[in-house]
Amino acid sequence: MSSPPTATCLHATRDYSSCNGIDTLDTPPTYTEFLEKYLEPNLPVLIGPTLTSKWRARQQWVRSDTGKPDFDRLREQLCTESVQVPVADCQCKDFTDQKRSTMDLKEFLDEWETHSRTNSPSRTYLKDFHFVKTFPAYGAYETPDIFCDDWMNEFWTRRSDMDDDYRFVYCGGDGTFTPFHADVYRSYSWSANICGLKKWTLFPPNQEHLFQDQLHNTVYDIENVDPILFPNFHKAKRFTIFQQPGHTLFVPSGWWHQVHNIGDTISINHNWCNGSNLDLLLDSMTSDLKEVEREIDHLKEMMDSHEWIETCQKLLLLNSGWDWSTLWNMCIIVRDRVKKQLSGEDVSKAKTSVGTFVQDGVEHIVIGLKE
Ligand SMILES: O=C(O)CCC(=O)C(=O)O
Ligand SMILES: [Fe+2]
Repeated sequence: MSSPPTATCLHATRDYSSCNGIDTLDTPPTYTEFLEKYLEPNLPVLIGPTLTSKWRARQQWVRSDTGKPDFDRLREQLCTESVQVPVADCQCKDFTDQKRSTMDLKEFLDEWETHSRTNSPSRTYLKDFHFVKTFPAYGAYETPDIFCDDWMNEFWTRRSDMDDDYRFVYCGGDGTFTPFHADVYRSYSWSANICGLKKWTLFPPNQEHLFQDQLHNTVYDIENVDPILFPNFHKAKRFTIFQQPGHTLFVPSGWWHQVHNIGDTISINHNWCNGSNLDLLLDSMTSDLKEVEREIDHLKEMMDSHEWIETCQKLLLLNSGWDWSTLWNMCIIVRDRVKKQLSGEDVSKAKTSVGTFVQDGVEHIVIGLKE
């Protein structure tokens, strides 16, 4: 595929007040439609099953007679060797998340199948499983073209200092859920449902004051909100959708959400970013950095300016997983790739396309660094 056009505006104004529902499309939009109607305005969209119908995951992970996961085939194809997978205990809160641990994939599938057979709710949710990294040759799915301008996975899969990415599989029985959150670094996500039903409740940005108490703790479970701590939560604008098998949801940047699985559910999702939400990532990192600076303000006098910046960046990396150099290096990788793609092309075209935009993005970060 030739590379898709990228957004050209760093500071798109986004207005959510006129958003009264989530668009659903029977057939996938063209890239230009997706860019103009959803990516740049930062609005969600649910896309019908043609986008995923040819995927191996849709064809082989689900039994055609019951619509349920094909546990035997999953074990046969994925458990030839022992694989450790990350799981969350949905009944155990651990700070702002669920208690996490790892378990053997076969053990997880056996346990899940028992719950499924006996129609008993599950509490163990396999989540954030780096499927492509674990099974690089398997080919469970292909990233849809509209989600291919993905700087995060481009950068992370090319990094030699770190073995990580943002390409996940989620598997959970009836009753498993993901608590209320906005995605890491305010990245986008897309989530394709393979089987089961997923109930999503989405909250547009700019109403965080309604979700937070005076100590800046955020609501954990929107179905159990303490009215004393969060007296205004009910005022928050929200949209609920039920995602059917085969359907794909685009979750925009900074939209808070909670997800409940109804029946046995498998989904594939990626976190990602590009020129359309780089400014939101930058804002998110800037506010994380300010928080770090506030927390260690009492140490500032003891350090010279270089030491202060280094310490804050180290803590930012520890707390958020990113620091300025992460963001910078990601932009450089993308800029170099775009330069290569454009070399030999018409210079006037280069000036109005992503090359200039990425350059702007990098300069924007340099300004951020200087401030
Ligand atoms: O499917 C889930 O449980 C959570 C997915 C999610 O939060 C996302 O895709 O952003
Ligand atoms: Fe999410």
